Amino acid sequence: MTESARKVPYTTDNVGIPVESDEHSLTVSPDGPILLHDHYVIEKMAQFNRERVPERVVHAKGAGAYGFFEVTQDVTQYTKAVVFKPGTRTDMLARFSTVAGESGSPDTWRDPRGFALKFYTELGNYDMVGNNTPIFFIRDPQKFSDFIHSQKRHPASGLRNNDMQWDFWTLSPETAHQVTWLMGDRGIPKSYRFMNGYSSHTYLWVNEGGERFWVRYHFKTDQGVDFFTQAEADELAGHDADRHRRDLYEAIEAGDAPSWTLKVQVMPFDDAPDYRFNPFDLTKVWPHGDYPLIEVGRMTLNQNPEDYFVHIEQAAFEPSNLIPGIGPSPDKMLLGRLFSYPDTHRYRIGPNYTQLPPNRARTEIRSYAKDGPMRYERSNTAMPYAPNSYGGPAADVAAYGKPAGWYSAGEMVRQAYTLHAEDDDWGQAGTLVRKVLDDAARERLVSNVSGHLKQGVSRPVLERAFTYWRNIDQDVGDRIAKQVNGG
Ligand code: HDE
Repeated sequence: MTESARKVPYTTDNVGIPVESDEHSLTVSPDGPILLHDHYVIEKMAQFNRERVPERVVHAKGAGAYGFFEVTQDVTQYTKAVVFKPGTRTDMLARFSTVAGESGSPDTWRDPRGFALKFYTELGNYDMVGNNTPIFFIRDPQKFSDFIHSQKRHPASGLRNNDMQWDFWTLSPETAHQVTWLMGDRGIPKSYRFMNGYSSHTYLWVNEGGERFWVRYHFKTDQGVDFFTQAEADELAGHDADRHRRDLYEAIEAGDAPSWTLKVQVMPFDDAPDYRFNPFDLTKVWPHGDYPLIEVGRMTLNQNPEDYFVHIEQAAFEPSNLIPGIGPSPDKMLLGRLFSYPDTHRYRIGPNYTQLPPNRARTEIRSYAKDGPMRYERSNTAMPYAPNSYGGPAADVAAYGKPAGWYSAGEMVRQAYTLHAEDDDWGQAGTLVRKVLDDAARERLVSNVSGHLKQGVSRPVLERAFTYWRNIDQDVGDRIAKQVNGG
């Protein structure tokens, strides 16, 4: 049959050679041994054995899509970042995720959700790797692996274990605000489309004149915030484990592109030392009364990946991808993360992960990095060393240099923030319970926590959990204790 008469194109092996059969191995006779020189069968089996890369150690289960970010308001008085220049439209990639579950785990388990964004700007990739919560459980990267171990599986049983979770939380009072948030309605979003995203951390913005500001990002969902109750989520986990991945994919396929409006809180650089609590502490929110939201622009996700593995599983987000006009703050967690993400990508995907489709910049790369496994793009440098006298490239700090940092001096110490009047652990969690939640939401919080505590939490940890909740709010703590003790 000629190629034009065939309905489908012919199969090739991995280097384009037409294969002889899709279904039958080469054997001596129909019931004879398989021949080793059936290269294509060997290639198929060997390739299959290598199909997986390690799943992300956290945020393993997710979904993602491409889209664009459009600037709607002028914030050039605060930052010179090209992505936020009026009139700019920047292509982007977003990935949303649960945190503790494995790559096949149900989407509706109670957990914070990742909110990772990559903007392909003309000055390289800018990544904003946030969560759907404006805060986090801990404030020192030293504790991150311990925290995650307590949320993952028990070493002996291989089971998720509420005792470990509450043991860690109650011994780490800085978790109170995030745990209160997690146990409330926002701990199970209706889908990725119905949740906000936050930088959580404070970042530094620098304008064209070199003036510095501290900022926090809020991506407000234009679909509205919505959630599932514990009962609804439990039911869905059983029969539609991929609910949130499906929801995002199907909405975009149907042309119903979800969008989020970016707003920022801006703090003048010199407010930080005397603010009532440490503004770099990501267990705390900045009250909007102190720093109101300022609109910046809108992100829209309108294109599904054509191959999930290539574009989403291999997507590599890194908080260290900061373009001129945006810098880190002294938040210790953020500083820890600047190391951690590129490190995990080199291990998980390979040292040349930045050349893969979701991660490659849309600008010309002129880096002196060289060689390594799977490298397929040249470096675009005249010579493989800097400085060189054959045409560079050469760093242009004056035009494109990273923003200025901040001053720091003093003895070397290992301690939490203590300098500000309201650097406590319970205050904002209590405000959330008393001032933000209404009666019905408070009741759901009490029921969610009690339900969780009733599943395998041992007595000494349980007593500490009651104290923990009474520290947040006496009444809520009493109600939780009563429900758990069956009173
Ligand atoms: Fe992450 N985190 N994280 N994290 N994180 C990862 O990177 C880490 C933290 C967040 O869709 C890992 O590529 C440390 C806060 C998202 O691909 C890893 C610390 C926030 C994603 C890692 C934190 C996040 C990750 C695992 C404490 C919200 C998924 C695989 C200092 C502001 C990104 C990977 C995606 C993923 C480390 C804390 C958000 C291991 C050390 C706080 C959204 O590198």
